[in-house]
Amino acid sequence: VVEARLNSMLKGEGSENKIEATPRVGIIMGSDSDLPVMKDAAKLLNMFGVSYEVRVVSAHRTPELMFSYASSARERGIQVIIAGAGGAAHLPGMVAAMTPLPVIGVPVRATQLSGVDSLLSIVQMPRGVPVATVAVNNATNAGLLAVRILGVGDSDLLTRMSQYLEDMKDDVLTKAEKLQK
Ligand code: RP5
Repeated sequence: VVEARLNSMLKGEGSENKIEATPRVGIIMGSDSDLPVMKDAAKLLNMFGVSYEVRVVSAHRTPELMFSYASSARERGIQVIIAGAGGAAHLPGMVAAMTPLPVIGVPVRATQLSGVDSLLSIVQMPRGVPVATVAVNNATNAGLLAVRILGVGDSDLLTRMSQYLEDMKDDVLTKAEKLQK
């Protein structure tokens, strides 16, 4: 259901969906209400042609599912996990505790505390269990970081990342030039 909703959101943004049978990235989130934020990670991975899966897995509401997802991810071929959650956002840290895979945490702005609660819950991990935490609601950066991690063993992907940086620079310079005219 969540993948169907994601598909319709991405279609609206003109992005092609690359969900495949053997995903390299697992995008998980605590609730389907996180999808409007987390879809940006999927959009970015589509752009780079990286396969992924999308699942709702809640640390508090479906702890058994979280356990089975995290403990089986590596053997299923997942190489990086992007985990988004809001409020008391325990999902990324708990998943990182159960898998040797790199986990990228996305703090979602979901409560009256404007995402500060999620940010601190995700970033303040104890020594020994790291979560690479991106900015509040910045699932695009989570996607970019996943591509960079995968790129260490995939030079085509790193070349595409270099091109992405070049394109971004050109875009900024073109806009700056227009302002000067
Ligand atoms: C968290 O609680 C979820 O990740 C979500 O950001 C937040 C609110 O969830 P819902 O009440 O909208 O399902 O666990």
